[in-house]
Amino acid sequence: MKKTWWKEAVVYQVYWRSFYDSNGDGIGDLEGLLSKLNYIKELGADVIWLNPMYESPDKDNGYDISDYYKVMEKAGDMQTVERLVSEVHKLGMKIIMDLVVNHTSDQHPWFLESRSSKDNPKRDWYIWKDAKDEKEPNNWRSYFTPSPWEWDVKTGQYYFHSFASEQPDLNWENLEVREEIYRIMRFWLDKGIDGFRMDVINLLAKEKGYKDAEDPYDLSYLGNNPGIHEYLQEMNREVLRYYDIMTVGEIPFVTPEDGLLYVGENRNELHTLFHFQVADDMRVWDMLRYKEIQKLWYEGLKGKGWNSQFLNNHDHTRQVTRYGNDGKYRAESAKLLATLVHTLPGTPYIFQGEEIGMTGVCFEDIEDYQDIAMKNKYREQVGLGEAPDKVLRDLQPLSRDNSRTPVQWDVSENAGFTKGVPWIKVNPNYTVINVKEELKNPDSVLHYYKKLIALRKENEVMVYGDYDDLSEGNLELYIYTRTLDEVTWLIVLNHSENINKVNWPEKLGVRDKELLLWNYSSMANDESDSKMILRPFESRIYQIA
Ligand code: ISL
Ligand code: CA
Repeated sequence: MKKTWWKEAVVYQVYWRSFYDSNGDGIGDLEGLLSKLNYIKELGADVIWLNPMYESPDKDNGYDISDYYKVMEKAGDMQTVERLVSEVHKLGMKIIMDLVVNHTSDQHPWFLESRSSKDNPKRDWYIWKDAKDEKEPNNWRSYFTPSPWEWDVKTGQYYFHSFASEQPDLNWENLEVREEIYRIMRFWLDKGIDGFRMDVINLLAKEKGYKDAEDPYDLSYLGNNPGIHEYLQEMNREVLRYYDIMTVGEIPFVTPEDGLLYVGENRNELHTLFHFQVADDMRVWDMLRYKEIQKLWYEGLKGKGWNSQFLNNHDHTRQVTRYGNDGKYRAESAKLLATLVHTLPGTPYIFQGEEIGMTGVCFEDIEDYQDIAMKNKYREQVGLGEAPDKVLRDLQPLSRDNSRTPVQWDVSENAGFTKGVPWIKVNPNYTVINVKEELKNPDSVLHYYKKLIALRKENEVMVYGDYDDLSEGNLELYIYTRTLDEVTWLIVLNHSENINKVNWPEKLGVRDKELLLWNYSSMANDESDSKMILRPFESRIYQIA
């Protein structure tokens, strides 16, 4: 497999509004990020992925853009972005930005024009349809609302939105739209950024018949429609191929087979992708399903395309809460999950705060939640007559705000995130879980991440090694090898609260072994050369010779 920097990289996601507030308005900002760049550098990350910071009414935290050429005031200004790019580069890191081009804000001048009259030249920049029998054109749902169709009184038609009604979808069939998007992309790439994380990029092409869905709740009709690969190949031809960049597509509803069509090295589309098989299929940890997903993607992409590894981001509940144990074994399980993400095939992503084992939140009051997806859903369910308390309880575990609370820097007020009133409440456990504390403690989750990331820098086997699962069918243990030329690594994980005794894998024979990284500090008494005694959430990386 061809070697490239973005395969070897570790990406650190900065959700800037919750990262660090430099001016006391309660909202994180780019100046705040600038002041913490050394922290990210010292962690060992190579690439920063910055969530959208373009001009926006901010209904969906920046994913509703009203001017692609401007910077949101809350985040900073154009000079700050330029300084950020240059400082990141000075530190030997790279920075990729969010590209949100499936939809714009309903306040974008293009949309304001489009909705102004049926014969406006921009009418066709969005998707407009007549009513069908005085109702919505079909029975679909959107991600955030009961219907993706919003009635426009003035012009008497519906417009289409895959997300909130404030986020109308662009009409990618229109060549002018595509050309304008390519101009925007060049504008940012020419500022020196190192690539894009492309928001729901497989949604650009629509199912043109807009036929009723059998199951409106299975939103997969929104993505992977005919024409999508032509758009991405055109985007590559027009823009991407002229730059040494990294492109990662956010691509829901794909199996490895479909995924390869986006990231196959012979396809001239994207470099890598976020698929959502883990996040969508596993509400909680499911060992067998997880292993199956890893195997299918490894075999499906092997030698042909590149995967990404992540267990959380700004849309998904923090991994230690959702997939680990955020109580008694918080530190152990945070380290175990980190080991997984960084030793499985694909580029690993860290979502800010994950590196100190931050946990999800559980606010008592719906008013403390800020997320439009959750608020809309709450309103819908309560409107249907469900008990507000129950609705809140049902929505809490997967609320996107679980991962959006401010980064916990120290024990001072508001976790040291802001001198003002934070835009979203700080997780009260900051008095225990915070960066300052983690830096002091040599056994902390943070120090474990540093070691794990450093290993990747020195060992290509972690990046390019073949993968072999030695633990298929086991519900608690995940044991696999990565092998590159003469080097074999064995990764041993006990994803459970039980003690598991396991024989040294027969397949590997008796060999010299070196324990490279470990989340415990001494062996159990009955551990021997031929038998491993694995304690709750124990995780080991061996090099064997
Ligand atoms: O689980 C998912 C996919 O099956 C979703 O989280 C999906 O990734 C998501 O809803 C799409 O997210 C992206 O686009 C949204 C924005 O609200 C999210 O923050 C962004 O990550 C609309 O732009
Ligand atoms: Ca601020």
